[in-house]
Amino acid sequence: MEVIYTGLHQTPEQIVETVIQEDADAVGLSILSGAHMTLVPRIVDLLHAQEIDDVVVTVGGTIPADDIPELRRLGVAAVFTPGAPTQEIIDFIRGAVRAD
Ligand code: B12
Repeated sequence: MEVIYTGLHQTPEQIVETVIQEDADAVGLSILSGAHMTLVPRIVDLLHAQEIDDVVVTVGGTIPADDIPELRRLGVAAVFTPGAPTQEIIDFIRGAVRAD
């Protein structure tokens, strides 16, 4: 995998711009602040506004279990919470991103 790390404190607009510029297959959002129910819907909306429907969106970090169904409903492919094994994350991304 080629991983493009955009650094800390990116706005939803900056993240979506990077997805477009880099023609990304997947986007991984790490959020420990508790702002996931504000920021993730915004990112998903911006992706849809750009007619980007084939990017696999994953979210990780301090995400309460109660919020996971709503994130999945919004189109997040998977949510990884503290303790998630790295191999599980790798296997998920490999399986979810179509091989071209
Ligand atoms: C280290 C740490 C910090 C460091 C961060 C250093 C750094 N630059 O990374 C410092 C000291 C700066 C910090 C600051 C703060 N922190 Co802090 N911090 C932590 C701590 C102890 C560990 C986080 C960590 O790195 N874990 C190790 C990594 C490997 O685990 P992880 O992040 O959970 O990631 C795993 C999964 O979640 C998942 N994952 C995570 N991201 C992603 C992304 C993708 C794409 C995928 C696929 C998977 C994935 O995979 C990982 C492997 O399993 C946690 C407590 C905890 N035990 O989680 C609190 C914690 C995150 N902090 C917290 C808080 C409140 C803060 C502050 C707001 C405190 C303050 N009042 O200033 C600030 C916020 C700073 C900011 N601007 O965001 C709270 C958040 C509470 C909440 N969300 O409800 C926590 C949960 C502590 C607590 N129990 O209260 N913190």
